[in-house]
Amino acid sequence: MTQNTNTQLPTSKNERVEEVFELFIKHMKEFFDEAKLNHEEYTNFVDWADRLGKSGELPLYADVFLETHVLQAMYTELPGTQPSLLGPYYVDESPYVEADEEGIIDLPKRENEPGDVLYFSGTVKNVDGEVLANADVDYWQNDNSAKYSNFDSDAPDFNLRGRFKTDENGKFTVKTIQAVPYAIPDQGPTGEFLGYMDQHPMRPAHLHIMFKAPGHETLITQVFFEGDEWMETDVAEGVRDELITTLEEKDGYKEASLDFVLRKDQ
Ligand code: MBD
Ligand code: FE
Repeated sequence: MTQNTNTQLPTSKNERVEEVFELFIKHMKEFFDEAKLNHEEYTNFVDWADRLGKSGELPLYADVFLETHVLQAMYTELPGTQPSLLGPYYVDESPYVEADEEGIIDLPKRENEPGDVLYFSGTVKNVDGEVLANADVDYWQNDNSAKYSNFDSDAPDFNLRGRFKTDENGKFTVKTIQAVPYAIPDQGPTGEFLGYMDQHPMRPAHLHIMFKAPGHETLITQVFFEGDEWMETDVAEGVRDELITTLEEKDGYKEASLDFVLRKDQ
């Protein structure tokens, strides 16, 4: 989410805003009607939404309950890898990491970073099957205690985050630790809402990846692991079948991979 820091009012007419707002009101009217919303319920909602905003959880709430629907409407019918949620824990400007002599990208981690070592690799192509060498990859994930650096973790900023490039074959391999299922914060207004819905706060373990290549649409997606107990009931509904990979047990580490297909710019 970007913050609007423009305080110069008044703004000029924006036809897209007008068009979208008219549709919003039209559908809200239908929604009030169908839900038979009474005035007290409306007032309760405004109060809750006010607390949501003040708690700083609005991006969390929106990304958990709304973002998936924006993506599904836009992409389900198109070729190329399905996008998934950006989520509230992306940060710009994570450090660039160079591959070592063996082509391994060792993600920033603490000394003795807890968790199972994971080598995750991917190949990046486009919808015409062309390999995308030197594509930008921006990667982030949670740690073994399910925390995201720069947000809810004590780890140094940018722990388990990094930017890097695909090699000449469109391939990359990161050395990281296995991500674990994530409980979204459930003590604030978002948790209050989960309680009303009798919904658990869990997301299956996932890796976040953003790909950028000239002439191609940016792909923001996630990777999930077969067998995760939260796969079918992800609170944020971010799972797509083609984003599920299999963890392979090796001697002292785990391995997984997935191929990614970018759409060309329109
Ligand atoms: C996450 O880790 C996440 O990826 C999303 C989409 C929402 C909440 C927490
Ligand atoms: Fe996440």
